[in-house]
Amino acid sequence: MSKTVYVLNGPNLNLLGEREPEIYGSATLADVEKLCRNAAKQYALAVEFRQSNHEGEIIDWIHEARAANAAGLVINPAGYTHTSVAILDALLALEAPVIEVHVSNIHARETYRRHSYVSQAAHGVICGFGIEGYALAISGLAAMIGGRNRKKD
Ligand code: CA2
Repeated sequence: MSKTVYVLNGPNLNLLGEREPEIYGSATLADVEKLCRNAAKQYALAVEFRQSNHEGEIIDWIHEARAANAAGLVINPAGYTHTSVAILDALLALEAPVIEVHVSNIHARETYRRHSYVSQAAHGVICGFGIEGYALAISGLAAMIGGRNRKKD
């Protein structure tokens, strides 16, 4: 197994920090990437960090993670969470653990956000912790794949 974790971000997350700060906070996607790299470093994991506004591209990246034998995959599918059986199917074909992350608490929002197709393929789901949820996802993933031997600083 490789030591790489894929962190995939769905549509409109490139706008993080630019609009709706009351829901999503003021951090940008570049801040999220930094946070993920720092978290992964603690467990000697490498990160492939991506964002796309296109469902097919996200699916291709899930296939790429499978072919690369990735150690795990963290995904914030954004709006596709609530619509995409195709992303669910791609994730179900992945052997590595999948963690679903949402910046906001999707259960405290509109009814249509309360159902996630992706959760059916997820080993863990984190929501409502702001961007810190990504770091929590990487720590949880590291524990799942036996990364208990956390690197000393
Ligand atoms: O809370 C999350 O992380 C979401 O996945 C974000 C999605 C939303 O559709 C999900 O229900 C929950 C929205 C991503 C769009 O992000 C923006 C951020 C700032 C400004 C505009 C959009």
